[in-house]
Order: sequence, then structure tokens, then C-alpha cells
Amino acid sequence: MSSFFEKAKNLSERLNSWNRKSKIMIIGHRDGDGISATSVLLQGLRELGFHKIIPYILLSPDLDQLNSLLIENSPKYVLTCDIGSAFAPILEKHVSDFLITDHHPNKSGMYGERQLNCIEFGLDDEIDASGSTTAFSLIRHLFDNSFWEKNIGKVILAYAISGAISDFQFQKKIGKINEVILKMAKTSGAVKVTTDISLFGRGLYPVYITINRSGIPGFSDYHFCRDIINSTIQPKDGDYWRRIIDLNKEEKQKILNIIINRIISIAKVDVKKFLKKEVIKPTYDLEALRGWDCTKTADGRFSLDPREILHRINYCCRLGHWDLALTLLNDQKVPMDVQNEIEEMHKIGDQEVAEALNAYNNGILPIKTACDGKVVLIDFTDYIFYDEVGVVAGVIMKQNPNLEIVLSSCKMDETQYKVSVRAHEKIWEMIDQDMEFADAKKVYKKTKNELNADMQYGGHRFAMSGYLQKNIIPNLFKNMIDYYKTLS
Ligand SMILES: [Mn+2]
Repeated sequence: MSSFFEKAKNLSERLNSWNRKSKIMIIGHRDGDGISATSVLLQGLRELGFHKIIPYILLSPDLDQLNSLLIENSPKYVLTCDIGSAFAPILEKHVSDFLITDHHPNKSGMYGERQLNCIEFGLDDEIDASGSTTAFSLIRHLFDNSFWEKNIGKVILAYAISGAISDFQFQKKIGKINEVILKMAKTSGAVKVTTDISLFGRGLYPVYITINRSGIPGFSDYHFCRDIINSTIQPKDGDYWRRIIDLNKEEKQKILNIIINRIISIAKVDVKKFLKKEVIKPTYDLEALRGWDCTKTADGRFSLDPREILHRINYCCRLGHWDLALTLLNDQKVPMDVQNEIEEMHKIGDQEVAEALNAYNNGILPIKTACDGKVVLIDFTDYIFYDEVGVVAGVIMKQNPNLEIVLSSCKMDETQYKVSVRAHEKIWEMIDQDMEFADAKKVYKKTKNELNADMQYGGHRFAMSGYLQKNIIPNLFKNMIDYYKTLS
């Protein structure tokens, strides 16, 4: 780990020697981690006095797109974040100098002298470092300790942490690089960590809706949820629905008691273990962003939960507006029309997902099932924007405890489909024990090799996705079934 930070420091000196007046591009990955990492670098470069900073967000590490991007913008320098582990040969051709920060492995296994990547140091890309904490490590040494106590320093620290959370990095344990940076963020007060009811929606939705959408067994019925929760706690405060973050300790305990009693009555599970794993966990609040427009909720209140802040960002990106996502995160005050535009995209995204789920529940989507209905392939073509395949698969997975692996597909254009795979955590635990076939990526790889097909895929163990031809999807599904059988 010390060699990682040593390389970070050396590379930061190289960055510091760059001409502040020259054009510099930040190329980031288009997901919550990548947008956070881009924000870390953008804020950092502004503080260092760079004048012409051009951020650009790429959906995948596509070398042709990179090539035309560099020709179009002709920057003098490039910094990458959460993407770019194989960009060096192209960057060398186009720019005076560049630095790559990434946490994804590349095919060659060579990272070169201008790349900061945890993989080179034998660290784990899903536990030890995210794109955002890697980008942060690069600029950290360019500021003295007092900078990280100042507002702007804290905002940068907050985004370093939000990216790691968006990539599910703290779920198993808090690994090496992440641990060092989380400690800095906690010490400076940029991020507050408390053990609490950590369900998504804690700062966004009325309590009963958060519980209803949580995926906790026994709460999927909307009316049941509404009635039992709202008769137990005061549901509203004036015009405002109260959220989990608005409850006091006693009220939170009452909610937990409802959950405990319900689980005991319907499922054979270890309640204590369940609560600890699914409900009461560390919650992270980005205190540094207090007063920033990106924390505002639709009703004018605010949430400091990074998952809830980035939720909206993800919708912007999926609908092709990563520029607005960056505006929202990087400007403390955002013009009302931009805020409205972003909220509109949020609604469109939510609506599409809701309609797609309805279609699924009504049984009108093409579906293939295997292994007693535990492994399914659902086609969402015509119902969603293709980029939502992962989201809908995730929701369906949560709603149906019997499903163990969900593949969801959606047509992108005349030839290509996007296919996402989501699996229950217990599947991933089995996968962890299985050395020969380490994770779902290998199923994609096997399919690709068998058919000698042109396929791109990526992601992490909780969510994988790939781009492939329609006629290959049945093979991917078959290989996923074969794989599932080897686990059970
Ligand atoms: Mn990442």
C-alpha cells in the first residue's frame, strides 16, 4: 500500500509541473464512481489554478472514441479517472503529457509509469480502491493538511467517498486505500458515519415508502406497509411526509420492531443477522455538501446520503446528460432551469422503470426460465432506455427472493443488445469460493471465446453488463445456467 501512495506522490509532482494555462482534459467513466472521480479532479484542478479544464465522460473504454475525442479537442494534457487502464498507447500519440488513474485491470497486466492503479500493487479493485479514491490519491499530496480542513477540501473528500460507495466498495469491508481516505474524510468532518437504519430512501421518501421499496420480506404490499407504518409513527410533520432521517430514536425502534415481528411471522431467518446485514448498517452523510443544491430533494428539503445524491446523477447520465450531472455536483448553486431539467429526467427514468416492472409483473415481457425458475432471462426491449437494464434487473431481484440470477436484455440498435446480470449475494458468496470460475465475468468470457464473438463487458460482482449481438444471448443464458448448476 505504501508503494501505491509513493507512486501517487511522484505522479502528483508530474501533474504539478504542468502549465496552468494549457488545455487539460479530464476523461472519466460514466457511472457514479466515475462522475464522483471526475468531480474530485475537476475541483482539484480548479484549486491548482488550471484555466482550461475540459471534462468528458465515456461510457466504456472505447479506444476509437478516445481517439476521435482527442483529435476533436486537442488538449495538451489528459487525466483519466475510473477508466483508461489501457489508454496509454493512444494518449502517447496525441498529448504532451498524461496521467491515468483507474482501478480496473487491463489485459496486458502492464500499467506503465504514468498510471496509478491499485491492481499493479496487488490490491483488490472492488474492496481496496475505487476510481474516486484513486483519483483523490493523485491530488492529495498537492495540498497541505490545512487544505483538507477547508470547505473546498472537504467537498473533494466527500466526492472521493461518494464514488467508493456508489461502487459498493464498503459492503464487504473497508479496504486499504479506501480506509486511509475515509479516515481523512471522517477526521475533517467531510463525511459523518453513523450506524443507523441505512435503507435507500432514508433521506428521500416517506418512511412507509422506503420500507415498501426496501425488499425486506413481508413488506412488498403497498397498502399493508402504509397502514402499519403510519399507524405506528406520526407520518407527517405539517405538509411534509417524515422520512427515516426525521425520526427520533424511539420511533426508529418502533419501525425496527415492526420489521422484526413481520420477519419472524413469515420467514425462517436469523432476525439479528438479517437486521445487521440488510437494515442497520453504517450510514454515510456528506456533511461537506450541506447547503449545496445537489443535496436538495424534490420537496425542497435535503439528503446528504451519497446514494441518494448520485441516484439523480445516474438518471442524467443514462439519458445522455453527463454535462448536467457534473454541473449539479460541481457548482454549489445551480440555476433553477437546470435543476428542473434534471428533475424531469429523474421522473422520466423512474416512470420508465415503473412501467417496465408493471409489464413484468403482468407477465407480458418475453421471459425464459431455468432451474425451477431460479435463473431467468427477461427482455425489456421497447419498455426502457437500454441503459436501464441493470436497474430493472436489480428491482426484480429484490422483489422476488426466489430468483437467484436475473439476466435482463434490451435492444440498443439494429444489431446490438445490452444484457445485464444480477445475482443474489448468496450466489456471489458461492462464487467467491469457486476459484476456477471466479465470477460472472467468466461466463461472459466463456461465451465470447466459444463463439469468437465481438463482445464488450464489465462491471463488478453485484452488477455485470455486456454489449452483444442478439443471436449470442441464448448462449450466454445457457452458460449462466451451466455455471449456476456447478454452484449448487
Ligand atoms: Mn469504479
